[in-house]
Amino acid sequence: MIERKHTLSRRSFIIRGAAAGGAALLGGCDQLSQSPSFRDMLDRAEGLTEWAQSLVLSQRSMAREYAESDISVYFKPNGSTRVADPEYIRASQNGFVDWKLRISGLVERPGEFSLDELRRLPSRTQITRHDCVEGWSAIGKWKGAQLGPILQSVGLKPDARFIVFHCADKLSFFSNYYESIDLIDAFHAQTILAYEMNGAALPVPHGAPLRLRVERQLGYKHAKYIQHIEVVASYSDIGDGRGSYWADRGYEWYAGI
Ligand SMILES: Nc1nc2c(c(=O)[nH]1)N[C@H]1C(S)=C(S)[C@@H](COP(=O)(O)O)O[C@H]1N2
Ligand SMILES: [Mo]
Repeated sequence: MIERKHTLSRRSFIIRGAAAGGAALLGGCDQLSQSPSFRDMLDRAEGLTEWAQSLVLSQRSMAREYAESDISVYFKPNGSTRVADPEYIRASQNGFVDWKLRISGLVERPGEFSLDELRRLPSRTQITRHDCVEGWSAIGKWKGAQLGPILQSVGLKPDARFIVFHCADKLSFFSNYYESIDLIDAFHAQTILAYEMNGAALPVPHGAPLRLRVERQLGYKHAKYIQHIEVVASYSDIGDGRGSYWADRGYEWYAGI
C-alpha cells in the first residue's frame, strides 16, 4: 500500500526513487509520461502527492532492446561528424587521455570527470534502435555511464529541473550544438553517457569521446561530443531559449518516439 499522507517535491521523490532502484518500478504503459503536455504540467507542479508521483514513475517504461544479431552493419553518422575546435582535435589525437567532462550549474559539487573516471562508474550496455527525424533508423550497441548516479554523486540543488549538454561541435557557423532533457529522462535507467559503440571506443563521427543516449527520444536529442553538462532551473537562457539546437530551429523539445 502506498503511503499517501506525505507530499514531496517531485525532484526529491525522483531521486529517492532512483536511489532505491527505480528500474524495479519500470514497466507498463508509457503513454502518459511521454505526453509533452503532461510533462509540462509535471514541471510546474510542486508537491504532487507521493501517490501521483509513483504513478508517473511506474510509467517510465524501457525502450525496446535488441539482440547482437540485430546490430546494423552500417550505422549512418549524421549531423556533425567531426569537430573543428583545436582543443578537441588535440585531445582526440591523444586518445582523449587528458580530456575532461565538466559538470556545473545547480549542483552541490561541480567538477570534472576524466574518461577513466567515467568508465569506473555504474555502466549499462544496451542494444537499441536510433530513429532520426529525417526518416532513417539503425540499431547499435552502446555502453556508458548511467547519468542518474552521476547526478546523484554531484548532488542536485533543489531548483534543478533540466540537464543541458554543451557540445564541442559547431553545426552552424554561429552556434555549438546543445541539447537538454528533464529529470524524468535523466534518471531513466537507459539514459547513459556512452563511451563505447558496438564494443569499441566511440568513434569520432559518432560523437567521441562521449555522447548521450536517451533511448525514448529521436536522434537529435542524443547529443554527441559532450564537453560540459550544466544543470539548470530553466533553459530559457540557453541558445534561443527552447532548450535544444534543433528545438531553436523548429523541432520539438520533447521528441518522444
Ligand atoms: N553534437 C551533436 N550531436 C548530435 C548531432 C550533431 O550534429 N551534433 N546530430 C544529431 C542527430 S540529428 C542525429 S540523428 C544523431 C546522429 O548520431 P550518429 O552520428 O551516431 O548517427 O546525433 C545527434 N546528435
Ligand atoms: Mo537526426
